Amino acid sequence: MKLHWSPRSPFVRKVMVALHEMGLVDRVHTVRTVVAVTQPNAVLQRDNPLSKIPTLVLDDGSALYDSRVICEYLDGLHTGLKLVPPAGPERWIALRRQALADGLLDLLLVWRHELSRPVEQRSEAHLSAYDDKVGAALDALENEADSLVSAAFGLAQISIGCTLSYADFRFPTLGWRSGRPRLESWHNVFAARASVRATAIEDDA
Ligand SMILES: N[C@@H](CCC(=O)N[C@@H](CS)C(=O)NCC(=O)O)C(=O)O
Repeated sequence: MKLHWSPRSPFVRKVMVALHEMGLVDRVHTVRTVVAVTQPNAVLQRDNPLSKIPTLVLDDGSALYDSRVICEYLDGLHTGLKLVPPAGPERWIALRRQALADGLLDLLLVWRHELSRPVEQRSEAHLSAYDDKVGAALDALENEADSLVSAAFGLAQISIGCTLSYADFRFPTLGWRSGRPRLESWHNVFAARASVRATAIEDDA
């Protein structure tokens, strides 16, 4: 299988961490794919019209996206512990947590885009809303931190951990740890996992 990949993309990292956790990393070859919100990548669009990564191309040439769909597909390819609970309340809790983490990551990405605009073109209304929603999402994660430890490790934790690590990478002054000691301590344990250490995000630009 071929994965449209970048060492800078936190959503790609989510898939890479999942591949390591599932022992499937050798089943995928990565292809460096450059994306930008303002510059659709015509080659990538043959596989994903949205021009987003991660996009996984299967051996029959068909493509899967986005990271959620790819991770669930990969979870069906191995016989070990599943990263997404197959049924029951724990499945919906895990999928909601993934949605919270991915939504927070989406916010960080659009926040960064807004901040990359010339100062006079930035929208204060957008910046202030992003600040508010990011803080609220981080507070929600702090409230869930204890149950992240007690629940089986899986896609929810991978999504949350990759999002927090991206906040460290692109928003070092955000100070997400401040007032969130349980989330900080959970993230310290997450960051020490072999799968996470093997997939460090890098700025290769
Ligand atoms: N919901 C998607 C989000 C993927 C995403 O936003 N990827 C970014 C890179 S981290 C991207 O491809 N951006 C290019 C664009 O938005 O045009 C997922 O879970 O895979």
